[in-house]
Amino acid sequence: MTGIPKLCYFNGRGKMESIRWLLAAAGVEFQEEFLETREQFEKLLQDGALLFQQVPLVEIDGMKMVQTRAILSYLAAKYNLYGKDLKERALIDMYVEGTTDLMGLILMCPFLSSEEKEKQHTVIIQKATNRYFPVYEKVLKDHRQNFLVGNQFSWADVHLLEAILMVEEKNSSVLSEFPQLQAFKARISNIPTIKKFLEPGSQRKPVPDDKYVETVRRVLQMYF
Ligand SMILES: N[C@@H](CCC(=O)N[C@@H](CS)C(=O)NCC(=O)O)C(=O)O
Repeated sequence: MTGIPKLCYFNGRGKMESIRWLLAAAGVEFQEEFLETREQFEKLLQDGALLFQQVPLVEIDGMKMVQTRAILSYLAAKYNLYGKDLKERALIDMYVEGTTDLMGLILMCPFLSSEEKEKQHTVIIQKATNRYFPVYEKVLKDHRQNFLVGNQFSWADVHLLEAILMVEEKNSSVLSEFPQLQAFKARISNIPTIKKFLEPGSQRKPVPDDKYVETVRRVLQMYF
């Protein structure tokens, strides 16, 4: 193992994308192995690399880490993106769980039929504008800081920006009623590490396409 974290997942967003975002935000270089075949996945299983027979897998600091949430909290703590005390950490956890729930609604989309996709699209916009975005809008308005928690850039900011951009891909005017979030988006997108990640050619992955869906289904033998 080198000192550089190694990410093992499909060549697409899925559950790994927030991990890529967090590493990029922290300015940490990482390498990636993309799962293209069933044989690659079976080799990982045989080697005992996947504790619960699932990816994402991240090799870091001599560990083979699985479980997205565990990986993200480890990275947030390691790279000082997890608040300055327990209470800030609790807030970050709450905000991140909210954005995780919102992103969860989007993550499943590529695997749905076109009819189901249309229904899901309505649910996403409705939940984003009525449940999730008003919370972050109010937080930013009330405490009048540049960041969601304290006055320091954290994992919660990275995760919220990722979620905003994902929802905007579904409806580009979704932030029209949220001035605080518009300003937040502009501010956070301008942080040099994030700016770099948002530029073409970075390790950020595009909107999932049919090829990605086909690869995931084949590698995981999803025959439904
Ligand atoms: N709780 C796990 C779930 C991971 C997960 O569902 N991974 C999928 C790919 S995105 C997988 O490996 N599925 C294979 C299986 O469950 O057999 C996490 O958050 O990391």
